[in-house]
Amino acid sequence: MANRSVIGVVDPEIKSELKSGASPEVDPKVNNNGYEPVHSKSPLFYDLYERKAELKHQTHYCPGCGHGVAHKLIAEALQDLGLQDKTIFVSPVGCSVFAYYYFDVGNVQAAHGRAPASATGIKRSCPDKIVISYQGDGDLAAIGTAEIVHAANRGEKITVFFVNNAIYGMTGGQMAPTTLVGQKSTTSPWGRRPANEGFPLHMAELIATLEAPAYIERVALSDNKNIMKARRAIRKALEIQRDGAGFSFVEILSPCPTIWGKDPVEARRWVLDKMTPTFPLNVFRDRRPEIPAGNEPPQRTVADVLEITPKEGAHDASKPKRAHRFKDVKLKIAGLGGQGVLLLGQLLIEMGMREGLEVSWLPSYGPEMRSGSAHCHVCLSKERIGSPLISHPDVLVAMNELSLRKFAHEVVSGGIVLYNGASLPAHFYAPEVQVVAIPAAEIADKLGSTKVANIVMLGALLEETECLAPGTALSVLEDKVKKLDLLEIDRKALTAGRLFIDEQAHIGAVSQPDGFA
Ligand SMILES: Cc1ncc(C[n+]2csc(CCOP(=O)(O)OP(=O)(O)O)c2C)c(N)n1
Ligand code: SF4
Repeated sequence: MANRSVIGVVDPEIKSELKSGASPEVDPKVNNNGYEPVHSKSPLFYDLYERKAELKHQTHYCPGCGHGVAHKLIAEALQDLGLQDKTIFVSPVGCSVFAYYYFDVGNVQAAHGRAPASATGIKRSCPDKIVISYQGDGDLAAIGTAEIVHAANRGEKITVFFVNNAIYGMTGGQMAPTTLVGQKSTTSPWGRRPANEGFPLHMAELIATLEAPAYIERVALSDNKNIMKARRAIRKALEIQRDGAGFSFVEILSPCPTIWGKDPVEARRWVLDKMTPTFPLNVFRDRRPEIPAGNEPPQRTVADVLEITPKEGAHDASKPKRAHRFKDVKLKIAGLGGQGVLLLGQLLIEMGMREGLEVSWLPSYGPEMRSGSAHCHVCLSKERIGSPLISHPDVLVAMNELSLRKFAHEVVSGGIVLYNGASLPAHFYAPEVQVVAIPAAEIADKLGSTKVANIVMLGALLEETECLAPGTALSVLEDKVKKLDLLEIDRKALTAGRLFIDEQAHIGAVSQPDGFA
């Protein structure tokens, strides 16, 4: 629980008055001990740091750890620049992850090494926010090497604080890409040898080879003078982001006394004596990048960008002819490779685009493309889509029993499951949803091609949900299916699926002896 540090003594007169019990005109800045705190815990930190009872008198960080000092400097800069309410901190994996227990700002936890990618998404969707990626050396320079290089190369307008302590701290001292030559770690017990483990990675220098970054500096938390330089660098990096000038990166050489097996004072000295010769302190970049203007991402509909012109008679994307009754419809289509599962999703999004909707399609399949299990997520929406990932679909199209059993429980209560089968399998219960069994494979066989079972399901889906118009489906099929004989079967399959729903399907919630739920 970071205590308020108290520096600076009040006027002796006030002090003696306090001692004598007189009630002087007490300056509100003076505390009960008679001291005027001139340097105290930043209001940017939470008042209370939540910890387990037995640990409540200490922070997550070991005594002498550089993370605490780095936190303090960042908090101070954010506060002085008035950025607290605009800041979003992205903490990935490592001791850096604990940042969200301390900073009273927006906090997002990213997967190991992926903070620059998460920060990119956040900054691009909220350009007026201050987005900070706070990463250790294992995180940034090992598992996350690709993310940081590409974020820097794209000149994302984020700030990266890279806490380099030359080791994996959280996991007990494995070698990091920044471990020094000769430095022992649990995975380099004889000391790092360039012949075996390669040389330390110099991330600041590496990033300085790129054109886009605006500011790159390496600092050290080794002694007061260098800590003051670190303070300035941190502030400058944040100012650069505040001013929209570009990507800023501060590498902070930082003590990890616990894993290095040193006391806090020795550890600080080690930063100066041992780390700085390998990682020289320097400003590697301080200029606005020259990025050609006018390349802003287009704010147009997907159909517009892909130049999909509606066919005669189909719905015009710019002037939707039918008013969709939904805000969005989320579908999951699942089955085996070869059943046209992914294709069915693609047909739906093409139809959605032609009807002027926002769409997304996210395929997922195993290593075997043919005969392995496959599914796709489809979203049709009147508004821009936040994520293509669908955890709880409104509609599941299950092309086989495995998919039915695997995904039916994900469907929202009151949602619809369309199952490719003459009847529901034994012991299948889905009381919260409407389940319809459609013998799509049999219908397709009778029409002359098992392949069109997915189109039978499409017909059933359109009839059951009315999410898109059958006319749009026809126009998409006419464009996509080049073989005329197959197109004819597809037409019939679409109609057969619709007719089945109209004339034969029974809908319920629990499987019955007649096979329908
Ligand atoms: C995908 C994944 N791989 C590995 C780990 C194990 N892991 C946790 S922290 C860490 C390294 C942290 O080191 P560093 O980034 O240097 O941060 P420090 O703890 O030193 O601040 C690793 C490998 C994990 N949590 N997730
Ligand atoms: S293990 Fe190292 S990096 Fe982690 S909190 Fe302790 S001193 Fe800090």
